[in-house]
Amino acid sequence: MELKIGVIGIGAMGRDHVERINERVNGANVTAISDINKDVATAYAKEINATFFENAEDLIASEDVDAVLVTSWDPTHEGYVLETIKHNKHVFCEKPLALESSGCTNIVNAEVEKNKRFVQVGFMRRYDRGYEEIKRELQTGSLGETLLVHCTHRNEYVDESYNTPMAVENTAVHEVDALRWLLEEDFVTAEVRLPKKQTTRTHPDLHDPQLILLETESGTVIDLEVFVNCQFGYDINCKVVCEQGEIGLTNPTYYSVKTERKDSTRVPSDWKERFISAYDRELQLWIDGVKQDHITGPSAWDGYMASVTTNACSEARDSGKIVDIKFESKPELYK
Ligand code: ISE
Repeated sequence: MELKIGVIGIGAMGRDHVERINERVNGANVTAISDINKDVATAYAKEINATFFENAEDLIASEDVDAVLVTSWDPTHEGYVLETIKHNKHVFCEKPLALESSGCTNIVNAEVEKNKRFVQVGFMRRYDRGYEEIKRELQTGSLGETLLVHCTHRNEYVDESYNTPMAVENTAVHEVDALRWLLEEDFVTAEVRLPKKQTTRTHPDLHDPQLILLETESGTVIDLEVFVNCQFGYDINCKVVCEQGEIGLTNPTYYSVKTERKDSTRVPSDWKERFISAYDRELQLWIDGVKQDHITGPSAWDGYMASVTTNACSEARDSGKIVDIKFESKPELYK
């Protein structure tokens, strides 16, 4: 039986997932969509043969929707996720689960009350072959203790609606989750350094680039450069320095071009291109899990941990201080 999915928010990421569900992964169809942009959404619903709901709450409640995918504006995530849990339906929510950690706590509490996991958060990097293989290699212990991690998260450019806090909440949040999963440790401190000079490509509300420093429980130190107007493409790097060696991501490319005494490989244009296989696997496994009423991907607790950490980074940036990161204790449901 095909799972009937309702999608809330059909911006670029929402449409990318609709296409993925209808055309690339198995076992599900998008039957309903909702978006604040009524005209565009009505036309799109017609195109994909889905029902348009003006009110997202009606979509969530509809009998024609078995599970919900939330790809709407970040501040609306918490409300839609809570509403879906109320209806005992599974919900896949793009990151961040909520902007503030208190919003994530509300979601965690709603699941704990029902003693069941309904939520999966869109931390797709856990499904990327490169990260998966690094994790497997680190687990063997053959490289010895992990000491340092160097990361870059670069976007080609961002528009004027993207501001300084988003560099942490919307962008660095991917590394925050991926590294916690990779190293199997939580973070204890956060610091953010802003270089004296910014790129001239930025605007008054965005400090770009930023350097985030995190320390884990065991003392591994991470430096993460977030540079969202780097101009040359979407560039994700992660190098883990261990006592007996170094392990890092390579850019997944399938060809190189040699011409005019240059040998070049393509830099992806954005995350949809760079992580396409990870997104496909992520949604396929989510759909399979929902069908079995047992999901195993990034949980509401992971969303909470990411949010506490990004909130600490924002505090560190604004205060110029090293901030301690403090968490609630993990509920039994997520152990
Ligand atoms: C975007 O929402 C993403 O998820 C991308 O992975 C990230 O690189 C970008 O900065 C975000 O805005």
